[in-house]
Amino acid sequence: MFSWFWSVLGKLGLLSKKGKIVFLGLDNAGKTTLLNVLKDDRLTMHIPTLHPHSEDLVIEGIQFQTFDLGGHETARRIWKDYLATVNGIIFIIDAADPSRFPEAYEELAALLASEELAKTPICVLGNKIDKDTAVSEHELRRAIGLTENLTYGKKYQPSSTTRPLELFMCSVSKRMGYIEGFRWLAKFIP
Ligand SMILES: Nc1nc2c(ncn2[C@@H]2O[C@H](COP(=O)(O)OP(=O)(O)OP(=O)(O)O)[C@@H](O)[C@H]2O)c(=O)[nH]1
Ligand SMILES: [Mg+2]
Repeated sequence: MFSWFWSVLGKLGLLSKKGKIVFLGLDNAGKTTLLNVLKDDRLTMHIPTLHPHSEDLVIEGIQFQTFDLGGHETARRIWKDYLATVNGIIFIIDAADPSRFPEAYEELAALLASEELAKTPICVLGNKIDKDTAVSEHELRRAIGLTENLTYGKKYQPSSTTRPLELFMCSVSKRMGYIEGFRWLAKFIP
């Protein structure tokens, strides 16, 4: 109902903000699950994403063109083709699989080091907090090098000159936490 409402507003040109965002993260992190939940509130079976998939969604009153890219190693090679023109990145990490934190850290560090993305807001989602093996926000921050002092702050600080970067813990399956991340990201979409 609400997305219909917003999409009508959007078609009438009453939504001022439009953004292009990409969903990145290792395979199995939950990117496609998130896209499907946002799109039609549906949890779907896990089929690894082989080809980039795009959806136009209205989230928090902003028209987003989203791109769900595969996270397995070969799929990661095309991430860079999408980065030049994006307004924001959602980087998803499986917070319940510490064995893969080093690999996630490496991929995130490569994005953070990319000059192209020096000003691009990055919202990191620590997903699957519903699982027993999920670590705390503090532990995840330490594992991926995003200690509190290095991120932007969950409250909007327009005067800050640093790149918008923040971590939000969430559970896509339980529909918890990610909206706060989108709300935060939306503030940086011009
Ligand atoms: N328990 C739990 N499982 C989740 C959650 N989010 C996603 N999953 C599961 O994690 C698995 C992988 O999810 P996908 O969305 O396919 O992962 P992906 O990031 O798109 O993976 P690739 O397409 O291979 O890059 C699926 O079995 C999902 O059901 C969550 O919040 N909690
Ligand atoms: Mg996928």
